[in-house]
Amino acid sequence: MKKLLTIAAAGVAIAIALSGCAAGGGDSSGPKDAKDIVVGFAQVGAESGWRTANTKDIKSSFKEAGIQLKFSDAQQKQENQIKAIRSYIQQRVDVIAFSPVVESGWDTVLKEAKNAKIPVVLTDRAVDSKDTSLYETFLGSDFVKEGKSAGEWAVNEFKDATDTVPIIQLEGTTGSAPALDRTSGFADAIAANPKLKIVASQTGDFTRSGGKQVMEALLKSHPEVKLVWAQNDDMGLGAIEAIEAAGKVPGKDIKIITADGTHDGMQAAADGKINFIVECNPLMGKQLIDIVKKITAGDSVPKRIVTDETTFTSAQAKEALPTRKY
Ligand code: GYE
Repeated sequence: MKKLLTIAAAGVAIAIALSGCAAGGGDSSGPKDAKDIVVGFAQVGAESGWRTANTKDIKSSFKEAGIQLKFSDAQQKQENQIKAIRSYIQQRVDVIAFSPVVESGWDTVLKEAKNAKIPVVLTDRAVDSKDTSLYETFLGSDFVKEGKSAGEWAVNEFKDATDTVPIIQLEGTTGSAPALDRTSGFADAIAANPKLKIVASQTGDFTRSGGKQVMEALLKSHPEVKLVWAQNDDMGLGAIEAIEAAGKVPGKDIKIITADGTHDGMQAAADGKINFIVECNPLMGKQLIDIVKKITAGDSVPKRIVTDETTFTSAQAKEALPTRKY
């Protein structure tokens, strides 16, 4: 009898130890209820239609899941994001999630989070830290692939060109993962045809006003341009305004490729002003909730989670527009 009791007691002890382990953060009362989980999210800003859709989706997904969300907008400034992350560390949130405005310069603050035992999730944009133990996972698109798809469309569109095809590239935020990767993917793809030549490449900071201003100036120095590769819809929409103001027809005199596939971009594509869109999906709220639940339950998550994406010609954009979710 005594022996049986000892075995039973040992069993209980193991069960308690196991549940304590599964709770994460040293809590021994089992996995936390959703309502007790607190996540700090440091957003890039509100620079584009994509970003607005991303923020809206994250906020509504947390509301639906009943998980507490502390949200901050860094207005495209790394120092503001670092401040927000430090304040989440101080508040001892359960998970920190953020979309790094640029790739480099995160090691110090990520080490602070690690020392405080607060797991970090990267959403949308990557960091270039060598030490990948500084974050749990990176959830987001394959930006190199997006740049490649854009370049492959250009190669095919101008396959019969006998003269040089001058291209203007409107880059996203300098030093950001999507700007760096979309630039390199596009360059790789257009190398297939030496007739395709980038004659100017400048940042428009992923904003409509940035795209417009840069395009106005570049149209003066490169009036011969045949193709614009705008690394997001907003800059493409700004470029359209500049092209029309210069008396040219966007989509015809000057072909346009963009990335994202937001409602306004898809509308411009359906209207024939944008010729090709490489989709980039901002709706990552549900996947982020899944990741947060797993991490706080002590489960592991894959180091990289790539979002599903497609591309749209004008005709495909027209067809997809009525059911577009962002
Ligand atoms: O393409 C752009 C936004 O990081 C993927 O940021 C995101 C990019 C998106 O401002 O519109």
